[in-house]
Amino acid sequence: MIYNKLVKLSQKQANYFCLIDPDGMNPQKAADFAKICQDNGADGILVGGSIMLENDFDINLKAIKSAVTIPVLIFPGIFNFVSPHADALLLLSVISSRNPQMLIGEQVRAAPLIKHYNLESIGTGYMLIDSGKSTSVNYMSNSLPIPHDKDDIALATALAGQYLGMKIIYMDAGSGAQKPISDSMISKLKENIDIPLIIGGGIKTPEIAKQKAEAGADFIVTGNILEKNSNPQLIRDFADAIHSVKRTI
Ligand code: 1GP
Repeated sequence: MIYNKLVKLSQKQANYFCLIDPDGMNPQKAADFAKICQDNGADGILVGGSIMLENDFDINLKAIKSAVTIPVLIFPGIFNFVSPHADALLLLSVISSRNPQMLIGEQVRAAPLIKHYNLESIGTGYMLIDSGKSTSVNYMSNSLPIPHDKDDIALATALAGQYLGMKIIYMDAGSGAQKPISDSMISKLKENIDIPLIIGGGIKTPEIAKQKAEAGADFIVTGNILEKNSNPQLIRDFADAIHSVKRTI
C-alpha cells in the first residue's frame, strides 16, 4: 500500500513531492520531467491541476507512471481525474469549505470509478489557507479559505478531518500563492495531529521549503516554480534542503 509507504517516509524525514500539471503537456515531456524529478531526489509525483483544457490527463499520467518508480499520486483538482494509471489517488474532501459539492458531492461521483479501477484511495482532508490573493482552487472550489493567521481554526479543521478518519492532511495556500502557509500554523498542526501533513502553495526556494519542513511539514509540494524553472539542479536543491530535516520518533 502506498499509504503505508508514505507514513514510513514521514517517520524518517521530511519529503519532497513534485506537482505536475499535465494539462497541455505532451506525454514525452511529462514523462521526461517526472524522471528528472525522480533522478534529483523527489519522493513522489503528484499529478493534477485545477482545470483541464486539453483532454490529455490519462495519457500523460500513463506516461509519467511508466517513467518512474517513485509513487505517482493523482491530486484531483476536479474529480473527473480518476484513472487507473497511478499508484494511488488523494481523495480530497475540501474540509475548509462549506460547499457540499467539494465536501462530498464530487467524491460520490468519483467513488464508482475508484471501485471499478480498484485504485488505492487515500482519504485526504484538504484545507485551503488564505494566501493574499484569490487562487484557482479558491475560485474553482467556490470556497473561502481559512484566514492566514487563524491557526486555531486550522487546527480545529485538521483535527475534525483526523477524527472523521481521514488519513492525511493537505494544507494548501494554492498554486502560485503570494505567501506560503505560516510556520506557526504548520507547527500547530504538526504538534497536535497524528496523521501525515502535506504543505504546498507558494514555496519558491529551497530555503523556504526547509523552513516549512522544520516547522513540521512531512511532505512539501512545489508546482509553479518548477514550471517556470525546471533546472534539475533546482529540484536537487529542494530535495536536499527538505531531506536534511530528519524526524526522531
Ligand atoms: C498547489 O500545493 C500546490 O496546489 C503547489 O503550489 O504551484 O505554488 O508550488 P505551487
